[in-house]
Formats: sequence, structure tokens, C-alpha cells
Amino acid sequence: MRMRWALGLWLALWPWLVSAQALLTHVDQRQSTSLDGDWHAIVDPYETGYYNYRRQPYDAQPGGSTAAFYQDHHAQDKQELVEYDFSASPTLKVPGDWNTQSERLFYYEGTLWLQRRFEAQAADTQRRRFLHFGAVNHRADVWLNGHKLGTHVGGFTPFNFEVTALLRLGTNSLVVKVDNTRHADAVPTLSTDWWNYGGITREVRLIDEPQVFVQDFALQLKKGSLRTLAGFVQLSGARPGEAVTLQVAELGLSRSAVVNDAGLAAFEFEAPTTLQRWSPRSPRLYEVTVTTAHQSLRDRVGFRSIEVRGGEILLNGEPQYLRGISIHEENPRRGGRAHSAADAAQALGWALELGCNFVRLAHYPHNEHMLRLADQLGLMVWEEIPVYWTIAFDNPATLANARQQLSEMMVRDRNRASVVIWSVANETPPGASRNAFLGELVRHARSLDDTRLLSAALETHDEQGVTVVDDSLGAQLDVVAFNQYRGWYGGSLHDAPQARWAVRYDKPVIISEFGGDALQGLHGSRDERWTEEYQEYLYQQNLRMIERIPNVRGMSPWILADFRSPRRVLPGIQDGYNRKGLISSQGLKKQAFFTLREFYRGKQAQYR
Ligand code: GCB
Repeated sequence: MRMRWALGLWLALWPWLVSAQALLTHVDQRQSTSLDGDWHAIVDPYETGYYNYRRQPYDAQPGGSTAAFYQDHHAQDKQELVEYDFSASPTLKVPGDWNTQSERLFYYEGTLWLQRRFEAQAADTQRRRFLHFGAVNHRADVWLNGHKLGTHVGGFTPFNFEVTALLRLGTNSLVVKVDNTRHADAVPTLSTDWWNYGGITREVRLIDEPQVFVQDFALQLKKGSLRTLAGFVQLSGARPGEAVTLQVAELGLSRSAVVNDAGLAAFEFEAPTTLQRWSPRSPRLYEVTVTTAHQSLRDRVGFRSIEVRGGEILLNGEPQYLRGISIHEENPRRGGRAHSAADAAQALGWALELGCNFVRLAHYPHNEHMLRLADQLGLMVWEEIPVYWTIAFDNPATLANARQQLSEMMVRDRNRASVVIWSVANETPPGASRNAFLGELVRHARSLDDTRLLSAALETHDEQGVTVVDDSLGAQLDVVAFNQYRGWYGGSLHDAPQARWAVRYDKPVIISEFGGDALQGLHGSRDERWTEEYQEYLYQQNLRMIERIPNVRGMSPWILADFRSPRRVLPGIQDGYNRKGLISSQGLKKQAFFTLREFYRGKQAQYR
């Protein structure tokens, strides 16, 4: 009886477990076949492969049509008219953005079809198969052997489809219609300050699971505790009463439970006093194993608490100063969307060199390699969804999609100790519809995870010479964060250290952005824009100013490395890049890199 009551209470605390989406997590730990590599590509700006000449979709016609590209049809004889041929079309690498793989596609926004064939084993009635995509920007329509599997909208989060009944023995044809057209009511919307890289930008896997399998599991320190571990195992295909065991062998912990009608088992137990909590100084990870009668799935998980008290951010109960840097998911040396473990090692390696213990992964969920490496390296992480600038706050469909992207990010990464802050928005204009929209995202995020901090990058405004932070959304957040560009978009640098500030919240504050552009190698006086000296001076003066803003407990200056943006057109200086990087697009450090490193050394000494 007591057990039942405990489970009921626990379920009330974790309502997100019974999620409608059957997203498979821990995908890199599962038995799978990689479908990465060369995929055939057809560029289709008029969507000829999807609509007939009357603009009717082929899949709305009875019996369909072999003219539809997803049929991957080949002429049966020399007479038959077929006007496309994937096998004779050029290839693109998956994962990869198309923009940097072909000069012809650099500025392309629209529909592009990607196709590959793969061999499947004889159907095994004991197994279930899933196609899993790490990310496709922006909209993906997916067909297997001519059957529509579904659609996913959102360029930076994973999705999967069960294909058990559709796989053929022998050769299978997988076709994805990728569309990166920007829309006013999409998330993000028409205008951003980053490149709209199109394509299948993350790994594709054919996952192989038993009939009853572990769809998801999580284990972390319960809110408010430094010893109690709480978690769950979600099975797919299970009968009620199926047994599961959760183990953390290095802690001598092993607990068994049975799943309920929804395939869910909840766990809560005390860790021994030998538990070493995860922190930047000691990023200890433990192997967690889930075992059922049919399989065993593992992950390496860190245990830590994160909370706020007044103006403090406490990690495992200890005050922190978040020495951060913002990062876009782009490899500056290679150019293009970053996606690999090596890309992550480069970006996070630079962050460590800079003296960081924190990174802001802007402005959308980055690939999983980043989070896993942050776990290993001991970097705290701010993750966010692309609710950026002028979202269609009045549109319920836009809100639904933002919610969906938020859920997908949180479900994917809730086992990552590194993630300490979820952010719901960047630089959005206050107002009734924005407040309602973001208020709903905040509520949703809290219902999914009550253990991490919530924030958003807000803006400031001027009241008679005082810079004021009072966006009403701040009342709903744990950490008040704002972007400010003193000395770049406005305000003088010379008197920055004397600037007057008013933050209308007694909460920890993070300066989520500040910075200015410099072309690496361009030198001059500190008053000359675009020079390394100007950027260095901007950092010196802003850091002095920030020291005097009440409750500042961290920052993530803008930005680690120069990144591509179609907004940045100044010839000879920008040439298509936002140059606010501390590292150039050739991977060379600018002077301001060392200014910030020096500042972080001081902070590190102060917060020992
Ligand atoms: C911002 C945005 C960021 C831009 C940056 C800039 O406030 O959040 O996405 O890239 O300013 O460089 O203007």
C-alpha cells in the first residue's frame, strides 16, 4: 500500500513520463546500423516531386503516382516516362548541411530530396526496428519503400518512426523531402542572425530493439536533495508487471520494480555516502544500467543538484560564478553546421582554454556530442530553443511547435548532468501575447523537469540614464538573464564602468550576451571599430561595468567563434560573417580572447 502511494506521488511529480511522443533516447547506446554516408540528392525548388502540374499533392490522388519522387521509381521498360532518377543524381554527405557541400547550394532555401538504399535482414518477428533522425532542418517528410512514415517540423531536435512492418528483406528505399524554407509562423521565424543550413544535419540510424524494450530512462538527484536518487524506466511493448532492474554498480546500488499499465516504473532510493557528485572540478560519471528480461541498456550519468537562493546559484549547495561563452553549432575552420564528436571537441576544447566552466549553446538545441562531452569535461550548459526575436506569438500552431521542440530537447537531454539551465527564448519583445506564449513554455518546462533552472535571454531599457532590467517574464524565471551590447550597438565604452544599472529582481543574474566585432588581424587604435584593439577594449570596459551590476553570477559573452550570417554583408570586414567571435573563422584567437581568459582566472580564484 505504501509502495503504491509512493508511486502515485512520484508520478504526480513526473507527469512528463507518460509523454505522447515515443522518442527513443540514449540512441548511441542502442544496437543500430548507421545510415550515414552518401545520399542521392535532387534539388526541387518547385516541388515537382510532390505536386502534379495542377499543384495537387501526389499522395492525395487515388493510387498515387510513380511521378512522386518518394516512389523512387525506375522505368520498367524503354517506353515508360520517368523524369527523375535518384541513382543517377549527385550525392551529398549525411550528416551534413547542403550549403557547404556544393557551391550551387550555398544560398539555397527550399525543397531538396535525399535518398538512400540500404539492405535489411530477414524479418525477425522477435525484433522491432526504428528509423531515428538526430535532426533535419527544417521540415522533414519521410517515406520508406514508398510509404509515408510521417513529418517532423523543427530543425534541431530528434525524431523517430517505427518501421517494423514496412522493412523489406533485401533492398529498402528511404526518401526524405527536406524543406528549409523560412516561414513567419515557424520557430525560428523569418529573420535570425545565423545561417539557415538545410539538410539532414545529424546522424541517421536504423535501431534494432526486442519486442519489449527500454524506450527511455532517467536517474538524477531529486529536487532539494544531495543524496536521494529519483528516476524512471519507460518500457515500450511491455505488459503490466514486467520487471526492470536499475543498477549503479559503482555505488553498489541495484533496485528492481515492475512496470504499470503505461509501461512505467519509478525508482527512488538513497545513494551511499560515497556518492561523488558531478561538478566542473570533478565531473564524475557513473554507469547506470537498466536490465529487463529482454535487454540491457547503459548510460554514463552524473549526479548533482542545481538551485538558486536569493542572488546565488548553488551547485551541490556551493555558490557558483558561471564563467561562460556562447557557442553556435558551426565549425569555423571547416565552415558549416557542426555535427561530429571532433567538432564538439574543438568547440569545447576552446571553451576550456578560455577558462570556462559554462557554455551557452545558442540559439537552438545542439547535437548530442556537445552535451555528452560537456558531461565528461565538467562544463555546465545552458540549452535553448529557437524562440528568437519576432516569433508569431499570437499563433497557437507556433506555440504548439515551440512546445514540441522544448519537449524534444528536454527528453533527449534530461540525463545530462551538464545541463543546468533550460532557456525558453532570446530577445523577445515584451507584451501580452509574448507573455502568454512564454508563460506557457515556462509552465510546460517546469512540468517536464522540476530539477533544473529556467531562464530566457531578455533585454534591457533605458530610464533617464539608468539601464533597467524589469521584463515581467523575469518573475517566472529562476535566473534573470539579459543581452546588452554597450559599446557596440549603443552606449559609450569610455564611461561604461560608471554606468548605472537597476535590476528589479532579487535573483541571480547572467549576462547572456555582450560583445563586438573584430576582424582577426586588423589592428588600429582602441577607438577604431572592427579592430582587435576595439574588441579588446570593449571587453575590458564591459567586464568592469558588469562587476558592478547587482547579483551577477555569470556570463556567456557573444561569442566563441565567428559564424556565418546572411545579415552581415560589409565587404572586406564581415563578408557574410558575424565577427563577434573571440576566435576567427580560420580558428585564430583574437586579443579579446586573452582579456576574457584573464578575467576568468580571477573569478576562478575568487570562487574556489
Ligand atoms: C544578439 C542576438 C545574437 C546576435 C547578436 C549580434 O543580441 O541574440 O543572435 O548574433 O546579438 O551579433 O548582433
